[in-house]
Amino acid sequence: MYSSFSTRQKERSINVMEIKVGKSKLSIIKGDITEQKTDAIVNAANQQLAPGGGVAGAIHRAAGPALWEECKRLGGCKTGQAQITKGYSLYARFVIHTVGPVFNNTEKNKTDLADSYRNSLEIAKNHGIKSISFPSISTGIFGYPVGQAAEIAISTITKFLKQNQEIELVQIVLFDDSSYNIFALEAEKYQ
Ligand code: AR6
Repeated sequence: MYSSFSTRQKERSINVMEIKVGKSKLSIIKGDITEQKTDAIVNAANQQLAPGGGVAGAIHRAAGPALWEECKRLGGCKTGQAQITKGYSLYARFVIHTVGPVFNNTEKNKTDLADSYRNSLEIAKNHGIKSISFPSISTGIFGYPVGQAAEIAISTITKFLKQNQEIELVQIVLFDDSSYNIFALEAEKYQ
């Protein structure tokens, strides 16, 4: 018989953790954002919406050059805001581009990061998107500590899903074991 602790360990070892939020599901998974088959994937973008490193570089490479052509016409994106494009060669039909904050340990960092998640979900809802995958916004090149970012990401997503039933599945896709474990532990608080 498994104790609840070893059950949770077991869930983490297969790198998927799910929680129900109202009628919707929030999944924490380990993987590559570019390979997700949700209706939309979210890009951790820069203000120019240009192909950069990290998630942005990977998404632009996988989507092909037409994505950058469309992004150029959007006129950029402010921190905490979001813009939507087509997904081109990706499995996902849409890319939602959001610019997270560069970490400098201010209160504004927290509201900006929450805004990135909320505004991405708002755009998704307005486009009839039923499933969406997020990377861990701001915790790479922008330097946000993963534990603090996980708290904000999961509290913002669960609050949104409680108030909006339209989106059926939200995934947070973590690239490395350490980020996955931190997000999974944070999500356990909501079980
Ligand atoms: N799938 C999932 N997660 C990934 C992937 C991937 N393919 N690649 C990296 N990550 P970052 P930021 C993880 O730096 O901090 C860009 O140059 C990564 O390990 O992509 O918001 C933009 O143009 C980290 O945990 O985003 C901006 O200038 C997390 O995704 C700037 O970086 C976010 O890392 C944005 O920086």
